[in-house]
Amino acid sequence: MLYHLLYQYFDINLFKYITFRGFLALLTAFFLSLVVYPYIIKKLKAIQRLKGGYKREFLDNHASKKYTPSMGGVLIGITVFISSILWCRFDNFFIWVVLFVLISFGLLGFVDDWKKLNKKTGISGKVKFAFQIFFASITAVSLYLYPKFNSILYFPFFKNLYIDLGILYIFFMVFVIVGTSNAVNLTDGLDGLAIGPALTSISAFSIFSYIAGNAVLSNYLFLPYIEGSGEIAVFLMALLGAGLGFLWFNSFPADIFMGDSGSLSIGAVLGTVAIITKQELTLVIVGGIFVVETLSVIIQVAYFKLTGRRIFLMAPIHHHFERLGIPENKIVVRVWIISIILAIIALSTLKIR
Ligand code: 57M
Repeated sequence: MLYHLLYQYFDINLFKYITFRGFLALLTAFFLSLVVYPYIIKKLKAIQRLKGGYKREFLDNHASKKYTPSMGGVLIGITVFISSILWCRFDNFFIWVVLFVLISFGLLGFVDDWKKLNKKTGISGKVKFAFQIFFASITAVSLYLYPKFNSILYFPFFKNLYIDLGILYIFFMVFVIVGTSNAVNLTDGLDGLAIGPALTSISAFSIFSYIAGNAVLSNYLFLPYIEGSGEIAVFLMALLGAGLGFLWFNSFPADIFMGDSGSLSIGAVLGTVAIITKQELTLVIVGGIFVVETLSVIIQVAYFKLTGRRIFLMAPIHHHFERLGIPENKIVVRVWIISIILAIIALSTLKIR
């Protein structure tokens, strides 16, 4: 909104720049979070005490979390939305796409969180999955039909390796969005565990989207040029600010969890920006933590079905480490370290082509 007012109407040049608006988007979302979370946490804690807390604590060291409120993701969604409305350009198609993903997956998660709080069980897995597919399909078809977007899948590390998936690209996009949404959700089981790698991924994709949207830079780095994708960097900076604000309160010992309203939407947004920037395969590296967490569940379930025994003490893998006696915050900080290294490796693919 302010781009149109301050740059287009009042001609203040500074507001033309993605970097400047991105910086303001980050600060807006971050400070808004710092101000509003204490109030929200107090309110949610009061509601939870009335309802008797969550029926969910399964590990001894999680017993103290019975009354930790969830649904922190609702505020992530609201602060990102406000900050994006203030600092992003409205005439950019991709901004509407990511806002749709943020809101639709956020609402789905919110309904699930709300049901868990009131009825102790959330939406059934099948219904949740059906809605994820539905929202992801709307996103995928819109992108597929957008004239300035193509159905090519590019491979990292190789400058001339790509495949045009044609109509199959729609299915691929749905898979990426739903898969990432669920992967972040599975990871969200320790204080700061999901938001840390999410923040490093968001940072990496801010850089990718900035480069992909710049004809000179993308040409120099052999990255596909996606007209208009640079604006996504402003949105991602808002998400970075909101995520940092959330981490302020979700850091160990957490005052609030993000809930499905946060994990489903952040995951889906990550999948979508990977698609928009044509970095779907790089997402496997950037979001390596989410991949490993998901694989640990798949392996655990498959192995159990085949042999009746378990590979991990408990899946997802963070529970395995907890059961080994490693303190929660040590596991989390180590995961952050790995995710920072993964983001650096992914960014290095820019040069190694
Ligand atoms: C979400 N949710 C946390 C919080 C958070 C197929 C199976 C692997 C599914 C998986 C599952 O249900 N995953 C989805 C996991 C829960 O956190 C809430 O959920 C939101 C995210 N959706 O925002 O609102 C608990 O996690 C802890 N937590 C923190 N700090 C945070 O910042 O400490 C969360 C955020 C919270 C809190 O304790 O209550 C969760 O784990 O429930 N299921 C599992 O993960 C289960 N694993 C399992 O059954 N493994 C089996 C098989 C099926 C693979 C095995 O290994 O044999 C574990 N979770 C539960 N019970 N509830 C273990 C058993």
